[in-house]
Amino acid sequence: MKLSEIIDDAIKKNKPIVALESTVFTHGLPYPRNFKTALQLERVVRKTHAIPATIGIVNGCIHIGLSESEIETLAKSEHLRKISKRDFGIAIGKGLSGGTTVAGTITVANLVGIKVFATGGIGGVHRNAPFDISADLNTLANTPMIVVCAGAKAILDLPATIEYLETFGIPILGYQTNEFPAFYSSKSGLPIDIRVNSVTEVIKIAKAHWQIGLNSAILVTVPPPEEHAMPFDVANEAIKNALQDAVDNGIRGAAVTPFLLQRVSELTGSKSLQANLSLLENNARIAAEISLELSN
Ligand code: PSU
Ligand code: MN
Repeated sequence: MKLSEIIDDAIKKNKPIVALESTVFTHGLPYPRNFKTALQLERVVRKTHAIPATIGIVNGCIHIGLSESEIETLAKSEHLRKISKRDFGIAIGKGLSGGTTVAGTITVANLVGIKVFATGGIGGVHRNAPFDISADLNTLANTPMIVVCAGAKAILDLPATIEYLETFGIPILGYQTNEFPAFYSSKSGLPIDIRVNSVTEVIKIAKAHWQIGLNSAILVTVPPPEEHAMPFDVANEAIKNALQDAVDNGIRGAAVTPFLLQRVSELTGSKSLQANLSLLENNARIAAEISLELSN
């Protein structure tokens, strides 16, 4: 495991750090857009006076705080592994490179004491696919991390995902919203556990949760910025078609999420991609604000 100098120093001095995942750019977008997006998310965190720690694996070494050139190498590479919890030993043992998922990234962040993580949407229970349940969920169940997201990816079975979050004891906070966001859309008609209006409230809840000995993540769900959000029905229509295409093409396992996101983007004339990029930045900013207040 390799900590960058900046992150090593930041951890020692209790500076605000936001962990960022790498699957979003290794398996989400084509080069060079993915590279630009990864750098842009780091920029957003820095602008809020926090320190970004993008996490990924290069030639079997876990990097916490990938350098710009390491991010570029990953962003340019093809056939990288998508690294969830089961893949660490494999990637390290075989000297592979890959992007870490939500599960992979928060596992690593937690090892070095980082407390805040930003992503687009978490993984969850897949639609019409019994037993395809993302390792993100059970990892959130035993990783004490504030996870800022726009809910779960809308391609999933959102009601079932919310039930799973309850089963695993993961509180869902709605950040300035009364509804569980549906990734591309602000409205899902689904409940959250509590509305919060400020980062101070988030921190009070997280501290109380962990102080009594609970060990799970706190999900901070943030609606996508209004100017790029999609109407729920429009997004859902594209998702239904993408799901059928996945079945027709025999897509399974770890390939399902990247395939569906890509297909939805094609079917919506990139509107969903716009929403995705915009919410990623928004979540990074709020995560930075949380980490800033947490370190004070
Ligand atoms: N963003 C993408 N593609 C992805 C993911 C994000 O554009 O594949 C990843 C996230 O890192 C999330 C993961 O943790 O998908 C969930 O995938 P799975 O259902 O295979 O666990
Ligand atoms: Mn899966």
